[in-house]
Amino acid sequence: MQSSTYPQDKERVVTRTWKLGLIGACCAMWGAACGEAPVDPTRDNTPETRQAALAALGRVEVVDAGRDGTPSFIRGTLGTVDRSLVSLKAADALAPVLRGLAPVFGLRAEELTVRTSRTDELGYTHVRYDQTRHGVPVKGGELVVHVDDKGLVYAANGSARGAGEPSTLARLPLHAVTDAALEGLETLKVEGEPRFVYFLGAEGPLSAAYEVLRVGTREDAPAKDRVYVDASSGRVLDVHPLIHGGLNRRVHSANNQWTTPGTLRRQEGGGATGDAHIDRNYDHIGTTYACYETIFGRDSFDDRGATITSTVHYGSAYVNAYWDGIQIVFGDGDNVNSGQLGLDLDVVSHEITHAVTQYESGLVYRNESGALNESLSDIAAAICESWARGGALDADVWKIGEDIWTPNISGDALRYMDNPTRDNSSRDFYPERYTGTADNGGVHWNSGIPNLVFKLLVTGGTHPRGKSGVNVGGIGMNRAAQTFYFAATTYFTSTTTMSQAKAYTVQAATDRYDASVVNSVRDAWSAAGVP
Ligand SMILES: [Ca+2]
Ligand SMILES: [Ca+2]
Ligand SMILES: [Zn+2]
Repeated sequence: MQSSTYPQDKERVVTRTWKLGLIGACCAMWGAACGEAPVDPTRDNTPETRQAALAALGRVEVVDAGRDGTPSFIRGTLGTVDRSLVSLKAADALAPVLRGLAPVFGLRAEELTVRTSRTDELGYTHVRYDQTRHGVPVKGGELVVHVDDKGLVYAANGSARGAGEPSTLARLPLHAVTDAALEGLETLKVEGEPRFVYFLGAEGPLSAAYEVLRVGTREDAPAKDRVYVDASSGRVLDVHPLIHGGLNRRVHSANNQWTTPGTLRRQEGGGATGDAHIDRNYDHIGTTYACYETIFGRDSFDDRGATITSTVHYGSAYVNAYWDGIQIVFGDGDNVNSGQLGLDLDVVSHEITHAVTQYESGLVYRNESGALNESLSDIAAAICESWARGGALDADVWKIGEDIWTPNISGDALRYMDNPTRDNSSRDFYPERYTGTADNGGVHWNSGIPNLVFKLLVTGGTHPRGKSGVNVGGIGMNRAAQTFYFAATTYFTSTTTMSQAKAYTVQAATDRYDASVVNSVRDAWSAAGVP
C-alpha cells in the first residue's frame, strides 16, 4: 500500500508570464488534452550567440564545455567590479557583468538568482547562482562566478545553460506524481507537497517536473530522497538521496528503531556522562570543529556556527553512521564488523563533512558527484586526524575507521586511501570505475579514486598497483588540504564530475600556488586515470 499526504489532487500551473498563464489555465481545465507549449522567441542558445557573447567579453579561454557545446568553465578577463563592493555587495556589483556573461551560457542575467556569496582567505569572492525559468527553479542549473581581490571577474563555471521549453505543458494529477515517486517502494511515503520545477539534464530541453520528497526506510536503513518526476509522463528523471551514509552497512538488524534525536545527554560545556560513546563522540565533534576552524577558518558545517546535533546508541547492533540532512547519527555496531561508530574520529569528521558539502556545493549523492561527496568526507577525516595528531602522515591517517572497524582483527580498516582496492570493493583507477546502480552508483567504491588522488598529492609517489606511469610530486598535507577545500567550496557544483573536479582543483591551486604545485595536482588526477 502506497500512501501520500495529499487530501486532494491539485493542479499547478506556471503563471509567471501572461502567455504561460493562459496556457496553464487551459491545462487546468482540459487536463492532459492540452496542446503544445509556446515557442519562446527569446530563447537563444546557439554556437553563434555564445561565440558573440564570448567575443564581446574579451580575452577568454573555454576550459570545458558540455555536450551541446555550452561552456561549463571559462576563465580570462570576464569583467571588473568595484573592488570596495566585492565582499559586501558582490551580487549587486556583479549585476552589470552578469548581463554580458549570461549569454555565454545561453542565458539572460535575470534567469540567475544568487544563492550564496563567500570571500575566501585570498580575498577572492565566489558567488553561486541558481538558474530559473519564468521564476521557477531550474534544478541542475548552477553557475559560480569568481572575482579576485582586485575586482577582476576571472572565471565562471557550472552547469547552467539556456535550454528550450518542454514540448508540452500537460500535467499529471498530483496523486499520479506521488505514485510515480513511490513505485515499488512500499517502505517510503511522500512528505510535504510536490513542488513544480524545471529539470535540466546534461543535454536536451528543460523538462517540466515535480520535486517530491520521499522518506522512510530502504533495506532496513533510513532513506530520504528528492525525486524528480516528469510532470507529463510520470517518468522519474532523477533521484537525489539526502541521507549520506558513512559506512557500507554490512549486517542487518532484526529490530532497529529509527528515532532521532532521542534524549539529550550532554550539551556544550556539560560534564562527562560516564558513557564512553557519548563522551568520546562529544570530544570528536569538538576536534572536527577545531580542525575546520583552524585550518580553513570555517565556523561549523554551515560556516555560521550551527549547533552540531548528534545521536549515538542508534538502533540495535547497527553497523552504520550517517548525516541525515540535519544531524549526525551513529550506531553501536555489532562488535564483529564494527564497534561503536561514534568512537572513531574518522567517522565523526566524515559525517560532519557531509554537512559541509550539503551547505557548499551540494554534490548530488549519486554516481560521480556522489563519489566525490564521499571522498571529500574521507579526505577531511585524513586531514583532521593528521591535524589532531600533530601533522602525522603515518598509515593510520590513510586508513578510514580503523579505530572501530572489526574489533577482533587488528591493522585493518573500512577504507584505505593509499591503496583503495585493499577493501575488496573500492576502485582506484578511473577507467576501472564502477558504473552500475548499486550503492547509489558506487559512491563508496568510486570514492577510492579521488581518495587516492589526494593521498598521492600529499605524499607524492605512484599508483599503488602500477596502473599509470605518473610519478606525482608531493605538496604536503597543508597545501593539498587548502587546494581541495577551496576547490570544493568555491568551484564544485552539485553535478561536478571527476574530470571537472580535476579542472577545479587545478584552478584552486593556480589561485594559490606556483606552477610546480599546479602540476602536482594535475599529475595526481592523471595517476588515477582521470582525464
Ligand atoms: Ca584514520
Ligand atoms: Ca579492525
Ligand atoms: Zn559518507
